[in-house]
Amino acid sequence: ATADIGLVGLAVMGENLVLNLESRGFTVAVHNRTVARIDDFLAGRAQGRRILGGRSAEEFVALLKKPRAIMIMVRAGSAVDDTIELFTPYLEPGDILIDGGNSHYLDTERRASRLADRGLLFVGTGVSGGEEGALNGPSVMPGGHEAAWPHVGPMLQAIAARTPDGTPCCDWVGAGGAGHFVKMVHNGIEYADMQMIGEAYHLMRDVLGLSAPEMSDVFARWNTGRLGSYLIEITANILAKTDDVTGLPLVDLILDTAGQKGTGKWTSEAALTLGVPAATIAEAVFARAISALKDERVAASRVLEGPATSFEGDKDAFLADLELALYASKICSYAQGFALMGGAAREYGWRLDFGRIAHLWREGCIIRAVFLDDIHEAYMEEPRLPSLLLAPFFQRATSEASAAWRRVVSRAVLSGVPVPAFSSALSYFDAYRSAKLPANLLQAQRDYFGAHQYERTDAPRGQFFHTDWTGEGGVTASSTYNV
Ligand code: NBP
Repeated sequence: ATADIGLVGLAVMGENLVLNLESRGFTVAVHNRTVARIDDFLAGRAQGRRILGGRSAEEFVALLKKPRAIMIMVRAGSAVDDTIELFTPYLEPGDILIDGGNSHYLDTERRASRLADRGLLFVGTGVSGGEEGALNGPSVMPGGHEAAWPHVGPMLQAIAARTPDGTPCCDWVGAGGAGHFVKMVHNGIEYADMQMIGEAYHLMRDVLGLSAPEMSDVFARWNTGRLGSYLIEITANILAKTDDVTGLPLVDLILDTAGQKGTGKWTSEAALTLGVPAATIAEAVFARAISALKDERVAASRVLEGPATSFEGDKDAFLADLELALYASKICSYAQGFALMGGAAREYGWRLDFGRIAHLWREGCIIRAVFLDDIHEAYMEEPRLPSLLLAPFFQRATSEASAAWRRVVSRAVLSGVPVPAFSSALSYFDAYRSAKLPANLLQAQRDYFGAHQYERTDAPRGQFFHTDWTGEGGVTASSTYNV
């Protein structure tokens, strides 16, 4: 046995991770369900490298040094269970299985505990950065059985991206499904980031009437400042690209219906399940869903009227406002994502280090951004921040952006341009900074129709009251549990 690690699943991510591992000095054994893919890989990109093919499960396992470490890069879902079942008969206690796909964190929890019964160490790791990241340095978010970390940590850290100060964007996240949870939240934040960039683009296009090349220049300028990030950079590039055939901006020829693979939905479901407000992330998922209703929208556009407005203000001033609105909205979606990880840590008993997580995302992944350094610093200063919004740096940032943010959302509303992420972020901010919300009325309504009881401002918390609102109700109250 000569291979340091094995990898199963030679699709785009798997192949690139193998090449990355090999380039860092590791010998890698590979396997794929469709065996022809192994031969193609060995004869192609893997040629002349320390990459060995195992055509059967038994042959593959025999190539691995002990303790064996097998990384699984197959489609999330039952394919992961099939792959685990295929290899476990050949493994021994202490061997390590690493699922590097986008698995649901609850599946990872289940697999980790089932494999622990057989003495196998299971690691569920998020791997972000797409094809290019996998090859040159992804962000890696491993969690599961910590006993696996001393063995797999050096390999995963060797292939990971690095922050500007040289720290690998890979560190142990926590037990069970913690790694996959953090990766899921990364993707939820990515949905929100992309939606917000889309809203800024929509406003520039339909309110200011800018052309694609003009917008490309704006995004390129923004990329040099506080919004500096991979997604802003590629947006500038995308808007500059022309179609080979028509010579028109390619973006104008792309149908406005967004696809999704489910990780944004999972993030929103987790937020609902854990009771953590993450509406901006959920709005980004719903925005993709409404974009998919193309035919309905086209029909509706002919009958549902919007406002007739034209922009007569100062375009540069509006663009300056827009940059701040995007920045402040982004702060809110990250605050929601980090709060969601906090909720999960409490629920599942994970000890998550948020400052470290911000740095795991600093490079190598789709949401990489200079702004993550500020989040990192905020949590290093105060690891127990209840919300990112309360960090002094972000208090100042939202305060400086507040007026511009409100002008942009107002302008969008008056112009009939949908800004679900900007406006939900602003509502989140306003709700979070409100000492008094209207939920007193809501509790009264619940007590009125369902005897759900309420707490009083002039009585200790936890003491519940019921009122016979109509004079016709009884004194029996419902129980006060919350779900
Ligand atoms: P895919 O998600 O397209 O999966 C293809 C691989 O899964 C092939 O190797 C295929 O084998 C294997 N497979 C399938 Br499908 N069903 C199987 C089964 N029942 N048993 C064994 N193998 C099975 O590949 P990918 O795009 O490289 O992504 C791999 C993982 O990484 C996914 O979980 C994905 O969500 C995640 N991810 C992807 C990206 C990205 O940018 N693409 C980024 C980050 C994470 P075959 O060749 O025999 O069909």
